[in-house]
Amino acid sequence: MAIQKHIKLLVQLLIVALAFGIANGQGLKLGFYQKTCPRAEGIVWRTTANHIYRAPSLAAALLRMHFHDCFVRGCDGSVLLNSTKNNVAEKDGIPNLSIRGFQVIDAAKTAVEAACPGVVSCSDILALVARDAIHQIKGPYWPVPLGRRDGRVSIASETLTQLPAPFANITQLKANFASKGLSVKDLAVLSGGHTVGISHCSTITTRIYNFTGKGDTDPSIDPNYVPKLKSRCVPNDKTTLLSMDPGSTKSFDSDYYSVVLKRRGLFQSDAELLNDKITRAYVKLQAQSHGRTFFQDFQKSMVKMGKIGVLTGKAGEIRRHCAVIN
Ligand code: HEM
Ligand SMILES: *[C@@H]1O[C@H](CO)[C@@H](O)[C@H](O)[C@H]1NC(C)=O
Ligand SMILES: *[C@@H]1O[C@H](CO)[C@@H](O)[C@H](O)[C@H]1NC(C)=O
Ligand SMILES: *[C@@H]1O[C@H](CO)[C@@H](O)[C@H](O)[C@H]1NC(C)=O
Ligand SMILES: CC(=O)N[C@H]1CO[C@H](CO)[C@@H](O)[C@@H]1O
Repeated sequence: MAIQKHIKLLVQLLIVALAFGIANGQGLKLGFYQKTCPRAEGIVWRTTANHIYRAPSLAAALLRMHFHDCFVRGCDGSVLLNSTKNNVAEKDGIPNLSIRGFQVIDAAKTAVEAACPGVVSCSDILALVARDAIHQIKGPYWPVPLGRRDGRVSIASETLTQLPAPFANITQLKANFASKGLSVKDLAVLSGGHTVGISHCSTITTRIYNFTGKGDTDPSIDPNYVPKLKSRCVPNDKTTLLSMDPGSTKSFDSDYYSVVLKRRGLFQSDAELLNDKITRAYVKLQAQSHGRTFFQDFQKSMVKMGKIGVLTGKAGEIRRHCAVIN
């Protein structure tokens, strides 16, 4: 009797879990193009490799592009659309500053279209390129379920409301991630993306020169580190670039967490990870264990991120050119 009850409960739980998966719009699957474009994933891998071989720093930019795509209107390729006469697109929103690497997406799309026209979406190509590029610089490799379709809307102002700001506090960061279905752990894990890449000085000049409008510096930065930051970035510096993870900016490792723990994270959003029990514990664990579980965790969180608000089935379209709607 007790066992039957247990089985009944289990079956009910299973049905709920399945229904949730479908209701959540996650009609993505591995090998989605196996029948319709079997070479697609290989073509994307090789096109990405050609670019990353010549310019490894693009891997960071492509990872960030995928993140920006997913956080604004879901992973629907909206970040790839150009502005038009009547519309200012996400690309031209303020947080786009250092988004680069569109040429890699365009090259992959052109190559895939030559093999199977009108079949593979730009949003899927972006998800694959981001994964391939990170793996090609010896970062983790995660499965990318496919079947995303492309959106037809891209609005610059939404980048400001949907993407977390570099000056966000931990409460705002947690709320932003929660609104995308991501957990506090996902926040700690995905922030580790800042182990690669660059930032503009302009993103941190207020933090180091005029934090509260009184010519002060954010007290949460290691005071011994402030002179170094100031020597790199003069006030109102708009052009100089900074490494996000000095010393190993091109390698995808867990150093980011040691940097944050030493109170040398570049943005307030990095530093704020020390102000929550769960994120702080995660930072400490990765810093002290040399990132024992970081790759594994990153793989899981990236799969989750890649499912945010996707269009599947008959929704959206398969764009012919990634920068314009059909
Ligand atoms: C948690 C909230 C986050 C904030 C506030 C944030 C903010 C930023 C900012 C302001 C920049 C530099 C822009 C510039 O000055 O040029 C940046 C760069 C970058 N971000 Fe984030 N980010 C966040 C999360 C993420 C996530 C989840 C990922 C990916 C998993 C990511 C990956 C990157 C990468 C790779 C770069 C370097 C880009 C390049 O080299 O071109 N970030 N981020
Ligand atoms: C975070 O920022 C928001 C908005 O500026 C503010 O209302 C809130 O008090 C801040 N929370 C913490 C914990 O600093
Ligand atoms: C610092 O911020 C205050 C308040 O926003 C502003 O009035 C002042 O001009 C700023 N100082 C500098 C050096 O930018
Ligand atoms: C999109 O805009 C970029 C930069 O302005 C331009 O080089 C490119 O040709 C445009 N793409 C299309 C398909 O119009
Ligand atoms: C890469 C890119 O599209 N950059 C644009 C960001 O937005 C500014 C205007 O806000 C444009 O001038 C850039 O071309």
